[in-house]
Amino acid sequence: MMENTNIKLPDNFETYNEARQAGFLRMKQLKEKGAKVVGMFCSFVPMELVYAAGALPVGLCAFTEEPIPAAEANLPRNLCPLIKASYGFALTDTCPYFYFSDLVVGETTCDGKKKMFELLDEIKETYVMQLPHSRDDAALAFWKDQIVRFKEKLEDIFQVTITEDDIRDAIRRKNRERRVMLKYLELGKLDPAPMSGYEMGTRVDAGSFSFDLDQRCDIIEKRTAEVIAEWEANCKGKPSTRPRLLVTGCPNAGVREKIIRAVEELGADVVAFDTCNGNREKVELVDESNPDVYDALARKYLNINCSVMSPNDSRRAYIGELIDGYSIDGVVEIILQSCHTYDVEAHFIKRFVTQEKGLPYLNIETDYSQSDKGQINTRLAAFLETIDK
Ligand code: BJ8
Repeated sequence: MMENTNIKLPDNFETYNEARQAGFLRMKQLKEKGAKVVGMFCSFVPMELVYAAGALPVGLCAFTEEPIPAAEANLPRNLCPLIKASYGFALTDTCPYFYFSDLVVGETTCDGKKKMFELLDEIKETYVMQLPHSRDDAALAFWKDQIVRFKEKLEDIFQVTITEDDIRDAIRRKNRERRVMLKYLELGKLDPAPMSGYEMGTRVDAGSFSFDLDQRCDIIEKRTAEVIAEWEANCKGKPSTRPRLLVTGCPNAGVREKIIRAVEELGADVVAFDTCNGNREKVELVDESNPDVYDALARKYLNINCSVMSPNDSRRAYIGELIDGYSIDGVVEIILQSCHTYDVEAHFIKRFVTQEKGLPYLNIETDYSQSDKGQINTRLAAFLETIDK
């Protein structure tokens, strides 16, 4: 029988939107002190180079529906909500991080995004990294060259020289952040789950609004220690009967309330994320022993298990590791409407989860509106009924 007690949010918990808004003021103050800012949208952009240039990377607003109607004046309606929101925020001048960015960096991941960047460039200079979509030697050489060119672009725009030692130092700092975040995400392996997946994902996303990389690590390390101490004192040795879920697919920040929070309120625990705000970008470090820093960066970033890569078998292998390592009972895949790469790849994910791992799988296609909230709730409740726990 399913337990219904939801894990409480801590008193000082900030929602993603609260953290995003609190970051506006910090960003303004940093700009007044002369900070250089690079706005970005995607995990493939090597932040290490931005830090090495003495600039601050910031994730641009892309996760609410408000600016979408304005974006639809110039973009087709049947486009991914993340792309429409990214453009809409810029068009309506409602993303302060976009406003404060000295440079915006895009990447040729999916077709919709790469074409949207051409429109974005009319509002603010948008430098686009040409991402290859395979992982062979030719792709690696091409991507390494793109990384060097991005470094040169940063040197040019900020009038600085980026040395290999600067990059090495940034690699070490960013690797520390990956380790800290991964340790925090791995708390989901504990049974019972020590915190909600809603809190876990929100904190990872919200962390990007603290801007100071070391401070961000300190905050997450402190929270990790607190969670472990609470779990050992109150929960250890009392396994839960709540189904343990893995969430995979598209970025979920824009649908976190209506899917992740909702499924946890229905009696499950989201304990693992195969997403860009979960383990996906953090699981592989940049090789600090590689004497060629550009090669090290190229190899790490090309291995990110995003569905824009073809083939992308390594994503299935990693989902398998997550299922085993986090004792998963069911998988929920989130597809943002019109995201063709994740939508097509979902065929393989479903087959892998149901046939090779023998687990229930639910595919939810949605956008940022609230119109399907009731229907999603009904489907989540029915899905939980299929889990044998
Ligand atoms: S590394 S997941 S952040 S591309 S915008 S592909 S949802 S149709 S965001 Fe992503 Fe980088 Fe990959 Fe991660 Fe689909 Fe929408 Fe395209 Fe999207």
